[in-house]
Amino acid sequence: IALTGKLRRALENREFVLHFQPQVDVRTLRIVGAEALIRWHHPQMGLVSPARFIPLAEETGIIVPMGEWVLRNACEQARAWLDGGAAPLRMSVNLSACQFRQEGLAALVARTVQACGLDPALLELELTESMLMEDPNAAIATMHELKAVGVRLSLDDFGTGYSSLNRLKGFPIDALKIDRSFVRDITTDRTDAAITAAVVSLAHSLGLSVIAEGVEEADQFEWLRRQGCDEMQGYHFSPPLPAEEFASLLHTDR
Ligand code: G
Ligand code: G
Ligand code: MN
Ligand code: NA
Repeated sequence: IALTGKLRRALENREFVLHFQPQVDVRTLRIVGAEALIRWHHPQMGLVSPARFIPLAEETGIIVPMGEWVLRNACEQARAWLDGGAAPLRMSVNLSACQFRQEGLAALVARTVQACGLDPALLELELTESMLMEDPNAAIATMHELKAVGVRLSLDDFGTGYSSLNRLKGFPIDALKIDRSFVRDITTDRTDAAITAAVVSLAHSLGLSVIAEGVEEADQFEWLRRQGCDEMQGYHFSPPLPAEEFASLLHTDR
């Protein structure tokens, strides 16, 4: 309850920052994308985990202005890296269920990329299965509006939800993100290995790109590379970083 008040004031007090985690192309090992992840530095409480405040922000509706802030700042950062001479980089932003249901989401996204002078093709919105399955037909309509703006759509935490494969083919998405709970035991658990291999081939047969999350070890990377996974993200490459540190990684990556 007390936390809600603090969270409400956090935006105007500029207590949020974005960190960015690199997404690496498996073939070239180049950084091709960044996932924006919000962090809250409270002056007394210190760093508050998003696992704690995102659910609270969703319950209270604070997620809506917070989400607008994330979208705007992520696009401004992508623009700033381009202006600094970096090669075009995709920026991925997580949407919450609440934001996804908001009237006028596509218009907001269109205004934001335009205000930042960012090619919409460089913005990716990460959706989750649960937010699409609540009302699949409404979700498909919203996704088509977003695709009309020109952004990419990905399905985050894939495999943890319950979207049917039949539904999946009707979603106008561009990529699947394999949840890190499958990746963790990929080299030791035959079931996780089988599921992951199946997801990679399913994605490719639907014409989608596949990214594995939570890649922490070289042998997970090797295994996923052999399976034909397109991109990877995880501590093996880099944790989420403050913008300046991400930028120096971009420069050493050239
Ligand atoms: O970065 P970290 O692992 O601490 O994030 C924890 C959770 O918070 C993840 O599920 C992540 O998707 C979510 N999260 C991080 N940043 C954002 C954000 O900007 N918007 C939304 N909706 N969720 C976020
Ligand atoms: O739910 P979502 O996939 O958006 O969550 C992303 C979260 O995963 C981020 O909060 C990030 O801190 C965390 N993360 C990123 N890479 C790794 C990793 O290699 N291992 C683990 N355990 N978590 C990771
Ligand atoms: Mn994500
Ligand atoms: Na995930």
